[in-house]
Amino acid sequence: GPAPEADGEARAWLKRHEATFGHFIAGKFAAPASGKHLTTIEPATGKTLARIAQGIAADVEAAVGAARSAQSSWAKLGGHGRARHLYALARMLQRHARLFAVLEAIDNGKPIRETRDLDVPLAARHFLYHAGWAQLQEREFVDHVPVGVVGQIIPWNFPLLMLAWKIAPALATGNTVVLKPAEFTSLTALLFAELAAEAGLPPGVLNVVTGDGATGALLVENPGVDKIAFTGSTEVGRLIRQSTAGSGKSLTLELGGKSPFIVFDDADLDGAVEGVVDAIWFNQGQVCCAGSRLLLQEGIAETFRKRLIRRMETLRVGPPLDKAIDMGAVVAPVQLERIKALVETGVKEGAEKYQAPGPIPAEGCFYPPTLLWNVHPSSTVAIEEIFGPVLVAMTFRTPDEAVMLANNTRYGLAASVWSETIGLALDIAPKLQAGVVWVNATNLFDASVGFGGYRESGFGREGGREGLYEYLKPKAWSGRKARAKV
Ligand code: TXE
Repeated sequence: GPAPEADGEARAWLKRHEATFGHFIAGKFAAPASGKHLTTIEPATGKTLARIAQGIAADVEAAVGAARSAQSSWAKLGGHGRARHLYALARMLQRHARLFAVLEAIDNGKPIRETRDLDVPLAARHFLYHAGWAQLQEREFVDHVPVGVVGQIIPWNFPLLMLAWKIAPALATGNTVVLKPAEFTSLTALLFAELAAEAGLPPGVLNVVTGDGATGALLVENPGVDKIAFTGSTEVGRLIRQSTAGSGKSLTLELGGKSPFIVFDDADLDGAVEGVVDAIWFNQGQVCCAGSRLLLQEGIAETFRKRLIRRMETLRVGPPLDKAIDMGAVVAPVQLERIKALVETGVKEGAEKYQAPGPIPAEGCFYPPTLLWNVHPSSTVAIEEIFGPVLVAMTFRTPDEAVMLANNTRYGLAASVWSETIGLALDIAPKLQAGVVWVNATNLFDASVGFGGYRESGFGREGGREGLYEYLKPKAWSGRKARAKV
């Protein structure tokens, strides 16, 4: 197969920083007020990768202060001025695409093919798209003002891409940002902040405070923050909603999912099998909108199972920098243990387990592509988000039953429907309780389409015109002409 991607540039960047990072505040690295660091590991090897700062209240205050000082001049810069910066950020990502792709693969464990072809280019595209909106701002959002200083907390499954989803719309509309990346995967955010400053982004417009959930909570509670945007677990989302209640902060939440992948008897089965591979084994299944519940119409269930298992036999699990692999490592030992425990529960509750037979590396956080067959709709694995490469399968008889099963969840992020009968797809799609429904497709995203959930998957949209309104406050105003002085 092809040679593994060379990691020299990423290792050199780490070495330049002695693999020890402060926060990024007001345009430069700042030593943590506590003097304390957290260790992050390389999931594919289990080895220590870097030390990131553990943010405490003083760090959060410094970052919020820097964002506050920068906000009015950033807003006054106007749409065209901000667009120039957003275009520069996109170009910066493109120029350093390889460094970002390799660093992300090392830090997160995901395949280089994905970071190279998806995470990095989609992040760049997000800045380009929002640069366009910034240029239209004075005309399109006349009666709106920026929210102000925004606290943004992101997860570890798409560290760089979630950074782009969060900061591009916030900056485009005249806000300044304090970003708290996930403790497992903070490196691409720190690299981004460093290179953004070099590319001329004014100090204080983007600040990065690292640390664990406690640091996130401090950001949520900081009175200088006007809005919180969060992507992560439903449990933490609930805590954040409670602690911001009555505070005057605005809030958007993008939370978990257990998205149905529905295959009807008349579907293109080979297409649907490929769809499943993308839906649940892309990014090791650590995708909020992963098609993690496979609902099969009875007539094709057995045929589909056989074809799916044959396809699983060809999936390769291996080191992230190997360009020939389909799946890398999951993000951390704690996630690996969580996945293992849930699969065991699934089997105890009656599911038949099938795992891809290919070899997996002995060291590191690797887990094989897994299918749980004959899962009862009331069993734990049919209800809980596994957030790993584990698909649970169930069958249904009628379209009504498919809709009932699909909606039998507390979540509502995405759904995927497979049928060659347009009338059937058009009948089913509107009945599914989900922020996005894909027909004969899965995991389709576009910067111009708002993404977000129903029910316990959260609220608010990211992307599109609607995503911009999440960072703007409507402002009605009127007045009389001043009386001429006599
Ligand atoms: O998420 P957390 P975890 C789901 C998925 C996964 C599970 C646990 O099922 O297995 O959550 O993952 C910060 N106040 N998703 O524990 O804790 C935290 O530091 C403020 C789905 O890693 O929600 C990180 O930056 N912030 C999901 C971010 O929240 C807090 C993506 C997300 O971490 C905080 C990730 C607090 N009290 C996990 N506690 C998706 N929807 O894509 C933690 N954080």
